Amino acid sequence: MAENRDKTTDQMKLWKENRGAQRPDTLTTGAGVPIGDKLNEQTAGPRGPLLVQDVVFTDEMAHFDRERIPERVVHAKGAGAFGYFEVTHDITRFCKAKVFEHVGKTTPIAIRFSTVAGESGSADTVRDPRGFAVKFYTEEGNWDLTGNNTPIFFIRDALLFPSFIHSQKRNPQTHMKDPDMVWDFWSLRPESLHQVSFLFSDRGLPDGHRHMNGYGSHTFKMVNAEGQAVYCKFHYKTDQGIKNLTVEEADRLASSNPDYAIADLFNAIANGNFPSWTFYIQVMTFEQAEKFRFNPFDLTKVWSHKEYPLIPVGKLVLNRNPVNYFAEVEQIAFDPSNMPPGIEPSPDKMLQGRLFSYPDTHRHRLGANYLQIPVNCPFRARVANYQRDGPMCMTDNQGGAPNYYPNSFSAPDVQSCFKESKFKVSPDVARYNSADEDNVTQVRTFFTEVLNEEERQRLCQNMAGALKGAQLFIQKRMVQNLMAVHPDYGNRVQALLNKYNAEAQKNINVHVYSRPGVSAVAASKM
Ligand code: HDE
Repeated sequence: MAENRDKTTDQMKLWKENRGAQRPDTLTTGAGVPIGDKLNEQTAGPRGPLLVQDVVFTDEMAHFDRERIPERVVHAKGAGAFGYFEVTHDITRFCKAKVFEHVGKTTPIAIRFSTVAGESGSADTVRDPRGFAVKFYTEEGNWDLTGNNTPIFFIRDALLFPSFIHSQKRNPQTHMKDPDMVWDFWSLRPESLHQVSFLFSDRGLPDGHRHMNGYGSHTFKMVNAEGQAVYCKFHYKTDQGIKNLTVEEADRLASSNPDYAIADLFNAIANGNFPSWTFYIQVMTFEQAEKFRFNPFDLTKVWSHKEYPLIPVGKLVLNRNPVNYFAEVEQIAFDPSNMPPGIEPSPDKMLQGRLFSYPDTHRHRLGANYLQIPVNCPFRARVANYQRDGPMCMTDNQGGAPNYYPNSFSAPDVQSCFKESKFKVSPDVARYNSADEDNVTQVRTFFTEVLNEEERQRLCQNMAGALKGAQLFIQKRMVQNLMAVHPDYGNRVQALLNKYNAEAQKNINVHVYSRPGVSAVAASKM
């Protein structure tokens, strides 16, 4: 056996070594009944049939038949790890949340990284945004900052999300990824231009999960002990440095090592090389938000770092691998609506839509009592409420405490200091169209100022290389959108498409002419 195997490959060997001289446990059924033979069914005679009384068999098989739970509808492929958040700078002037209580304070965390569109067995190195979800286990309940590796998103209205995701996943008939669907949606919704440009730049192929930044992405609200609120954004910058894969390297890994990012994270932590991220906030006052030149809650845009500088807060460190993947990573459930006192949602329509969607999907995927699963349980707070029963209740179900509110029996009661901050809203209720709220200014800055010439070239190549798979009218509409960002952007992508389309036409011609019995005249009519 090779001596230089990594920690993921050696997991079985290491597990055995960790047990030392301990004798193996006695094998049991799920009910703990010891088993005498686990290799042979109980049958009438050596050739069968099988007896119904073989409960060793039925216990094993019936559980196996139920092993799979629904995979996440998006972000199905992922890796997770555990560690802590440490406060390095005081921000109590903005936020009363316990997690920021004092410099030096540490809070246990879990992080799950993921790709978005692929299924749970898909390759890690595909071009896709990466999920970067952080769960802080605080004394005042769990805080889930369920973000991505980009500070922006494709859409700004949550009602579009299911259609957007359908367009990125599989064709309803062929069950294949479909470039027409992908580019049709994106080109019909130009608010996606910023995120699409980011995605087709070098940052669309991060080298594993350790070498990318994370962002809360939305605008949130922070409230201090005096009840004063500000708007804020969260950023977590990798201390390992940004590293991206080339297209060639990503393609090679997708076929030779599809679990590249899972292995990279697991091995780094197992080797004591703990990854970390520096945690920052940006802050905007309500007055600044009122006068801001665009909607500060628009998830397709960033806040300028010059105007709203990054304020350092702390460090996220990962120092423990999951003990069991299913228990601690597949079952972990992040929920943007988990916000402890001091952190509140902004009006961002996308964030508001997510507040409903996540706990809803968890109740479907994991069941109504998913918050009792150890990895989701707010173990540093004490849960006391009037929710009872439901499938798979795994606690004492709050014993004999009253199960209705209000009551006269000194059962859990509210404390007014935990009321959410007040804010004013007085506009008309309507379905407001946000499609045309300046979709190009920040993309232009990204194209002309953030990227250098080589990066611009690669962006156009990557984009044209994918867009060439869509029908011509969709290509045309997408290029028109790019023209509105910057003529250079549109022209470059169009020039590359012209080349690819001509090559494709040549291949069709060669293919058709070379078919026996097809004349050039007949082929031209095909
Ligand atoms: Fe998600 N998203 N999302 N998303 N998302 C899910 O929740 C959803 C959005 C993100 O490691 C689902 O548990 C809606 C933005 C991450 O377990 C689901 C909208 C951002 C993860 C869901 C968005 C994210 C998810 C699928 C538009 C970055 C993986 C399974 C309003 C700021 C978390 C699940 C993990 C997962 C819904 C948009 C990040 C269906 C409705 C924007 C990191 O509930």
